Amino acid sequence: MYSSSNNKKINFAIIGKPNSGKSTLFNKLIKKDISPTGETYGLTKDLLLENFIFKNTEFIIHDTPGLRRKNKIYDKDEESRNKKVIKLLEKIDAAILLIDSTENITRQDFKIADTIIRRKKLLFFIFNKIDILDNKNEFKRKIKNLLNNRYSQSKEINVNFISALSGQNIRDFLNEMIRKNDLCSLKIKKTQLNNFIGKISKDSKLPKIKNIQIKPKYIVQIDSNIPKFKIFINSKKKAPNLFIRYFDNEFRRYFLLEGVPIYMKFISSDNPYSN
Ligand SMILES: Nc1nc2c(ncn2[C@@H]2O[C@H](COP(=O)(O)OP(=O)(O)OP(=O)(O)O)[C@@H](O)[C@H]2O)c(=O)[nH]1
Ligand SMILES: [Mg+2]
Repeated sequence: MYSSSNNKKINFAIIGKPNSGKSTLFNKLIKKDISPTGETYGLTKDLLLENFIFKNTEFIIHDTPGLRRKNKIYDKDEESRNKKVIKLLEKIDAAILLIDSTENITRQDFKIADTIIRRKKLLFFIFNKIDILDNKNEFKRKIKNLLNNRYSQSKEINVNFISALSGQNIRDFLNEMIRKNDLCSLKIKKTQLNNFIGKISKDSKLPKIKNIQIKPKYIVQIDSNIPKFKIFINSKKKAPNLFIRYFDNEFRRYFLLEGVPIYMKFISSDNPYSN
């Protein structure tokens, strides 16, 4: 269905709260003990950069200092470290938000995630330290429910469970990263896009405005480094969020684009009755 150029380089950062295991994962992936690890909070003080190759793909990896809530930051150094991490988000293709599975996922984690989503980067929620969980399956179920609620089906994000210490699930996760990164450069054929529009215009579950069915009339893909589309709708009004949400989810399901950043611009028409 797709033709995509082969992207053989992935630049990504591991970010998250102190002690979640970022440096442990960094060392594991590069197979060297470069970044200091340990129980002490805030061990990593600066950005670190390394490379490794996996399945013919060159990965550029950044270890970062742990991020804490603003009201827990007492010194200027930590504040400037945080700024560096946020700035790094502009340069990367993908971000791993690393979470300690033995701790609760916090508002701070969600705030970081939202920043990454806004910047249209591939986002992986990675739950670490699963080696010390008692009931892994129940934990996974709980997390998936939580994220489905928060992200309305979790279509923009990817979720994995690993142990940075033992290496459990790390290869699977790297494979998924390659697959999702490839999808970022896909070009969808016009006929495929038209087929989708044909199908969804007949979908009675498409949200309405004041009982009037909004319909997408046509869609075009714009040349871009991540999938980008313009969708023209049969309404003078701005596309409502409910409609955008539904369209986005259906689009991702149809083209198997779950967990991939997508730009969608909905364009209202001046004359909704013309075709
Ligand atoms: N059981 C278990 N412990 C882990 C795992 N990953 C990391 N740890 C431990 O968690 C502690 C913190 O790990 P670090 O890698 O230093 O954490 P960090 O996120 O880099 O921390 P900061 O640099 O302070 O932000 C260390 O004692 C690690 O051994 C894991 O998968 N399982
Ligand atoms: Mg560290």
